[in-house]
Amino acid sequence: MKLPSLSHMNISQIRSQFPILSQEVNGKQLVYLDNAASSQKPLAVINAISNYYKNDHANVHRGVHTLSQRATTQFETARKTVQQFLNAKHDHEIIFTSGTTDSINLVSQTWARKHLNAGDEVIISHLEHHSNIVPWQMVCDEKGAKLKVIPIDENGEVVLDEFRKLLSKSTKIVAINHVSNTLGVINPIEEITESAHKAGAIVCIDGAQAAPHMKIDVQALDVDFYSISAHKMYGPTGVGVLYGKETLLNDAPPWRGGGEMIETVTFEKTTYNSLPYKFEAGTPHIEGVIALGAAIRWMQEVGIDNIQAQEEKLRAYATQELKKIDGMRIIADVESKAAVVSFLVGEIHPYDMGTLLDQMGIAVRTGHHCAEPLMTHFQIPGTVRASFAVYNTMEEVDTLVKGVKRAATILE
Ligand code: C6P
Repeated sequence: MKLPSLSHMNISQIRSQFPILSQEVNGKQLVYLDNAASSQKPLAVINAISNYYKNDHANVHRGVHTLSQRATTQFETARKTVQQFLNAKHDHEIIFTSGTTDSINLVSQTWARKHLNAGDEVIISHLEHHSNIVPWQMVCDEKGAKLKVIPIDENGEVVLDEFRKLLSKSTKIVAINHVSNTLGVINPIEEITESAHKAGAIVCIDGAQAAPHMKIDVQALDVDFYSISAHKMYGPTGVGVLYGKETLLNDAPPWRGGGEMIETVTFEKTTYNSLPYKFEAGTPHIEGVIALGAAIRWMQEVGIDNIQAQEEKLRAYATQELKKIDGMRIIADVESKAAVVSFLVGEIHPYDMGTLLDQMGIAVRTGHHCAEPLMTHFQIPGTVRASFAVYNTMEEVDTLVKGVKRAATILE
C-alpha cells in the first residue's frame, strides 16, 4: 500500500497497521515512547513472518527442492534490500548478524584482532553504548592495545578538536555511534571519518539509533563498517546487519566456524567460503532476515524523509513542552538530535518517574541506558528517556507532558 506523503500523511492510518498500539495498559490507552529500546512492528512485518512459515519455510542455500529455493530467494532478496537501503556497493558487503552488538563483536574479533598490535590505539567516544565499549576493551586487552576516549562537552556533543588531537600513527580504529541512544545527539560522522582516514585509521560506526530515523549512505559517508539492529527499525528481534567494505571484509579472518561458512572441509584443513557467507556460520535467522526486508520496504513506502520529519516534529514539541515543567533538566538540549528526549525533574529518581508513568499507560525507558560512563560524565544516576517513532502523535506528547507533571507533583 502506498501511503500519502507527509503533508497528507495520516498517522492514524499508519497506527492502524500496528495492532499492539491500540491496547490499554493499566487501564489507560498505551502511549509507547520506548522506541529507541525497540520499536513496534507493522502488519507488513508480522505478515512477512507468518506467510513465510505458512508457505515457504525450509533451510536456505542447502536444498534443490522448491521450498528451500523459495526461502533462499526471499533471504537473498532481503540482502539486496538492505544493500540498497544502506547504499552499499555490493550485496556481499551485507553480513547478517544477530544485531548491532553481534556486528561490533564481529569486527572486533576478526579485523581488529588480526590488525591490532601492542601499542596500537582504538578511539571511541564518551557517548557510547556498552556494546561499542566492551568489545573494544576486550580486544585491546588481548592485544596490548590502548583504548582512548573522545571527550564530550556539557551539551553531550563530541569535542572534535580533542578528537583530532587523539589521532596519531598508532590509531588503528575509530569506533563511534552515529546517534547516541541515551541523548539522541547526532555525531558528525563525515568529519570524524575524514580525519580518521587521514590518520590511517578505519572507521566503525554503530548505527543502531540512526538507521530507524534517517537516510544512511555508507558510500557517501565513506565509513568502513556500519552496524544496525532490525528490531529498532520496525523489524524483528534477533537479527541485524554488519556492512563492511569488501576489501576489509576480505582481509578479516572468519570468526564462527560451522556450516555455510566453508568451501571445503577435511580433517587436515578447511578452506572458507567467499563473502558474505564466510561470516554467516550455521542456519541463519531466516524469517528474521526476510522480515527485516519487509520492514525496510515498509519504511521506504512511508518515506524515510517523512519518518524523519514526523519524529523531528515530535521531538521538538516534546522538548518545548517538557521545558515548561518546574525543575526540568533536558540532558543535551541541542538541535542536532534524532527522536530522543532524555530528562530529569528536580531530584526525582528516574525509576520513580518511570514507574508512575507506566501506571498512566506511558512507556518510557529509565536508567543508565547501557551507557554508564555517560551517566558518570553528567554525574546523574540515569535519565527518563522518551523516544519516538513515526506512529507517535502530538497528542501522545501532550499525554507524556501531563503525566510527567502529575508524577512530579506526587513525587516532589
Ligand atoms: N540500545 C536502548 O534502549 P542490540 O541490543 O544489539 O540490538 O543493540 C545494542 C545497541 C548498540 N548501540 C546502540 C547505540 C544502541 O542503542 C543499542 C541498543 C537499546 O538504547 C537497548 S540497550
